[in-house]
This record gives sequence, structure tokens and C-alpha cells, in this order.
Amino acid sequence: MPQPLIGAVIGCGFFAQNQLHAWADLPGARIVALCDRDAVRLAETAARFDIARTYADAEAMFAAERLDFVDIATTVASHRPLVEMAARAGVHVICQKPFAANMADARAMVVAVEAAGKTLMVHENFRWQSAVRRVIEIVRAGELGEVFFGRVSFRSGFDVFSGQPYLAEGKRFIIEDLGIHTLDIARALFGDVVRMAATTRRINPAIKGEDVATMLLSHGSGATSVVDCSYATQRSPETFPESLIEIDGTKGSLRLDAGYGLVLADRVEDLSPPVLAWASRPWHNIQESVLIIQRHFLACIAAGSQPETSGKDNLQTLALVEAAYLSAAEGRMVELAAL
Ligand code: NAD
Ligand code: 89Y
Repeated sequence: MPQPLIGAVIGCGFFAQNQLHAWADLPGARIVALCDRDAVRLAETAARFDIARTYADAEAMFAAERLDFVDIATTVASHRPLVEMAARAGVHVICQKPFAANMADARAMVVAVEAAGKTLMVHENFRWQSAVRRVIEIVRAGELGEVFFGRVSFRSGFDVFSGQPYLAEGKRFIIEDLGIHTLDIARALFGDVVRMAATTRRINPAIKGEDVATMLLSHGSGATSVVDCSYATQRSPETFPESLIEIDGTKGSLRLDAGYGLVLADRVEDLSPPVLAWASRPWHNIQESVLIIQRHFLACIAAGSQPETSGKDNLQTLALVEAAYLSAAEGRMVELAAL
């Protein structure tokens, strides 16, 4: 049995709890240290996961610990300084989405970790949800023939602001926070994008950013897709946090319906994800994907291969986010090559 990789987690907030549960389930990793500027969160998380060494300052942690990797679970503003710090410390990096607030920061992080000769993966986990993964497998196996149309749709009225209050404060909201995942699913299914157009709306007056976005994507593969997301949709039953998918190909069509039912020709598959021991509905879908993506990160380090959702790969997803805001602001189609 190979020795587990020794890791640390920076950021002990809302979502990091899932990441820590997942690390605890993975024999290939051992988290030995935690870092957070918030002393209460740090102490509570350390007690919850029985992690003895804690730091308020990431620089101090890198100086004191002998780490193989770091898991950066903070919000976007701190990603570049922390990723560059990790590169200087010579450790592998997994970093939460949104990876960067702009393309220049994202590119700089990719260059820094590449120069250190280490692996950089973005925690872009929606394409790793087991139901979404099954759809990706079907498409990549060519079962639908040549795909000419796709839709990735996330529409919900779930209150995400109570757990993540910062989401109500930013000038950007749904595309940067959630659309980033559905755009990434579209890339995983239909390939990279040549041009796109987007419209946005803010329906909820209590938040600063847009909570509805509708995007039209032209993929290099020849497929066209619609990626739509909303946190202003009252639906029954509520489908948070499911991404619903429709695909038309020359050999057949597929739907991933609400409730995790996959319909393909005359076949119906129940793709309901398991509720892991530490998970809870309705988040169990996302929580399972955290375990799957972190397992992928460890497997890639062991194999010396690039993660599917590497930092470099994620530049394409971030470019779609930028293109969507630009298109919505200027009311025009945006060519991706121009970004
Ligand atoms: P949060 O605000 O609850 O937690 C972030 C923590 O990081 C805070 O405790 C803060 O004190 C700490 N922190 C920030 N900068 C730091 C620094 N320089 N050094 C040490 N500690 C620092 O945020 P959250 O809701 O847990 O979100 C974290 C990230 O996870 C966000 O980027 C969010 O978009 C992402 N997220 C991803 C998913 C997903 O499915 N992939 C789901 C929810 C949130
Ligand atoms: O932050 C978001 C994410 O990545 O998944 C769902 C979420 O928690 C709220 O939109």
C-alpha cells in the first residue's frame, strides 16, 4: 500500500467541510494541517476532523509543514496569492472554483505551478457528479452519434445565500458562481466553444449580481448548446442542485431529467447518487462529486497525468464566464479567441 499523500486545507468555511469529509474517506491522502484567518472556524473544524496543527497564516503553515499537496478552499480573492505561495513551497495544488476573478490571474497561477513542476487542479466538480459523468461517458463513447444540439439547465429557487452570504454581495453572481459549472459541463460534453452570446437579469432585489443567465454556445465540434441558469425560478418539486441535460445526436437523443432519471431511446436509468455517510439531501449530489474529484486528483498525481479539470483546462471555462459577462454587457456575440 503506497504511503498517503500529506496535505493541508486552507479555508475552513462552508464548503471546506465537504472537502475534509471526502479527504477522510480517501486512504490515499492524510490532512495534517488546517489554515484559516477566522480563529473560530479554524478551531471548530480542527476539532471536528481531529487535526492537531492549525495556522492563521498560510505562509507560516508552508514554512512549518512538510506537505505533498494543499487544498485551497477559500473564496476567489485569495486564490492567486495562495496558489503562488503553494507553488513557491513546491506542493501540488487543488483550488476551488471560481479559480480566478480574471484571466490574467488564472494564467499566472497556471504558469507558477507549471514552473514548480507540480500538479494544479481546479475543484470544478459538477462534471464529476455521477449522473453527469454517466452522460459524459455515453457522449464520449459515441452512442448518440454526432451531437448537434445540447442543453444544460440549472433552475432553482433554493436559498443559497444563508449558507454563502457573500453570493449576495458581489457585482457578479450566478454566472461566476454556478453558471461556471454548467458551462464546464457543456465543455465536457460538446467540446470547446468558438463563440457565445448571453443575456442576464437580476430578479431578486436583495442581491447585487445577476441571478438569471441564458447563454447560447457554438462549439468547435459543430454542436450548438443552450446553457441556462437561474436562482429566481419557483419550481415544484425544487430541483436544487441538479443540472438537467438534453442532447440530440445523429444516432439518438438523451435526457437527464429532474430526479436523476436518464432517458436514452427506450432505456431509462436511475442515476440517483448515493447519500454518503456524511452527506445530506439535497446537497448529496454535489457532496459525492467532491469525493470523486478529490480521488481523481490523487490518481493523477500517482500516475503523473494531468487532471481532466486541470488549471490549464479551466482557463477555457473561465474564458466562457468572461465572454458571457461581456456579451451580456455589450449585447453581442463574443468570439472566444478574442479573450
Ligand atoms: P466561506 O466564506 O464559508 O469560507 C472561506 C474561508 O476561507 C473563510 O473561513 C475565510 O476566513 C477563509 N480564508 C479566506 N482567505 C483566507 C486566507 N488568505 N488565508 C486563510 N483563510 C482564508 O466560503 P465557502 O462558501 O466555503 O466557499 C469557498 C469556495 O468554495 C468559494 O470559491 C465557492 O465558490 C466554492 N464553492 C464551491 C462549491 C462546489 O460545488 N464546487 C460549492 C460551494 C462553494
Ligand atoms: O457556490 C455554488 C456551487 O459551486 O455550487 C452550488 C453553490 O453552492 C451555490 O450556487
